[in-house]
Amino acid sequence: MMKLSVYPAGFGEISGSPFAAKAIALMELSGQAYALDVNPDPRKSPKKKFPVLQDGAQVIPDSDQIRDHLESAYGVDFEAGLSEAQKAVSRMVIRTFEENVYFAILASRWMNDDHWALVKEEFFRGMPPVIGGFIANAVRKGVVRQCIGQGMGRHSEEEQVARVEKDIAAFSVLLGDKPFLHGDAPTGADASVVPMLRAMAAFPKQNSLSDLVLKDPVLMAYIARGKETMYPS
Ligand SMILES: N[C@@H](CCC(=O)N[C@@H](CS)C(=O)NCC(=O)O)C(=O)O
Repeated sequence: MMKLSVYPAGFGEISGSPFAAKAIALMELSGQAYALDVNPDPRKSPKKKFPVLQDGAQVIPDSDQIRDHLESAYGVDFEAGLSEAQKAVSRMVIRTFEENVYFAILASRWMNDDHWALVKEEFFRGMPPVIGGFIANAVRKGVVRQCIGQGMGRHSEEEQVARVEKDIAAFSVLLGDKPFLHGDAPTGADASVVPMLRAMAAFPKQNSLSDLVLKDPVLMAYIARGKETMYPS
């Protein structure tokens, strides 16, 4: 049976990582049998990140590659019935959320000192105080470096929220009053977007970033539907 390695649950979500939650959603949508391997330490994984899928001797890192694997090895179609134009929209939407919105989530969690105190408590709970604090601060340093390197972390929080607000507004236009991005059934794009929006909303301390989802009843209904349909019961 395939084994999916993901970070533990966090902030009430199935995994503290939206990419891990995406991979779980893809596995669920695929209908293939798999076991979850919950692991807080990605250092031994090929890209030093989670999620990672193990299928026999094959080790597949990265949620996009996991999707490719499910499509090529098992004939899963995450875009069944979609037109080429809809598939193109999906790709752009996925990139917007994974390469832009995600970094605002990261920056909010790991760069804001008030939020960091909560993140530290949630993600590093149970570690011995001194060494745990040392590890948490080292991980924080690495994540902050990623946010600065990608660019989102160079903007003020107000600027970050303003950018994400426009992305979310564009997505809301595409979603319209449909249950999922392309109609009644979730597709690959929903497996990516729902975990990102859920990660924004789940943050324990309400803030201007989480409000973009929490104060939007259409998006709240969308992510509830996504959880109901794509997450394990
Ligand atoms: N492109 C990767 C991104 C995965 C990713 O960024 N995972 C984060 C957690 S959300 C991680 O493992 N970070 C560890 C690190 O950067 O040290 C995917 O789609 O799977």
